[in-house]
Amino acid sequence: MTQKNTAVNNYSEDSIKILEGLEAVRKRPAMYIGDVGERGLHHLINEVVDNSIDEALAGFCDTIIVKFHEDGSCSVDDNGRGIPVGIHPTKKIPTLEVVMCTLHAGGKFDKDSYKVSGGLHGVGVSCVNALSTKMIVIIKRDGKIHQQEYHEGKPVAPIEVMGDTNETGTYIRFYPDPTIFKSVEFKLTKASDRLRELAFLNKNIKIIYEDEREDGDKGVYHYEDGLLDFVNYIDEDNTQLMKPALFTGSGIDESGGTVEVEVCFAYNDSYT
Ligand code: 0RA
Repeated sequence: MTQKNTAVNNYSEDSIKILEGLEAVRKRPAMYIGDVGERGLHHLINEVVDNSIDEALAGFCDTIIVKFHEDGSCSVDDNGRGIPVGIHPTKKIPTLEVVMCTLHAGGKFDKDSYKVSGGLHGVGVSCVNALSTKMIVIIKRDGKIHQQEYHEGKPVAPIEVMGDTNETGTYIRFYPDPTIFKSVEFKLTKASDRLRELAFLNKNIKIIYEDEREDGDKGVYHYEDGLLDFVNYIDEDNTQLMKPALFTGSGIDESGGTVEVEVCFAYNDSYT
């Protein structure tokens, strides 16, 4: 009998255990982020950036700065309202801790802002936290700078007030866990390609990226014409036979929700 079959035969009630909280994510990372290779690693960035994009879609944020630091961490900084730091009405712990340290199923899907954020909306920033050796969050809100640090998804201390500010925003810096991922080296082109797409899909949002590692690169993605800019970008190496045509419209779906549609056609001299 093979090893595998033995394991199956020994399967008992003891091994069927309901995992709670972020331990589940560390035990079965691929279930949450797809895989633990390069793709999964870069998925972490998307998870964090998507939250800032949501804040921008809600109309409270227009700039997102993504940095790759020399120490191997990645940070995402936005000028939105900042994650609330007060006590959560039902959970009785700070909302920030609820957002960072508990797995949330759904919740995002009932938001209007879901409509064009451009992605596989995800499993949330708490999964990124769980899969990081360290995470640092700085919230500027209510006139104060608040900070908290987590290790493997758990707070190491209560939220600390670091000083005063009249700005608002959320800064999240994470250190992907090398015991989880095959490699923890972020590839700038892989990350920035995705950031460019997000900027095309979300006109009016300025996405800045900065690589502080060796041969650092930096840039800004900001496309005021959205989809039209995107079509021109992918059509860059072709000769266009007409200017791209952009169609926009909206309608109501069967449950009364608004559906917005944008279509852009380009005609060029290529064969395909
Ligand atoms: C929940 C409520 C509010 C803001 C956010 C979440 C928020 C989350 C993230 C994650 C990254 N950037 C973010 N910015 C905001 C605000 C509720 C209020 O102020 O009324």
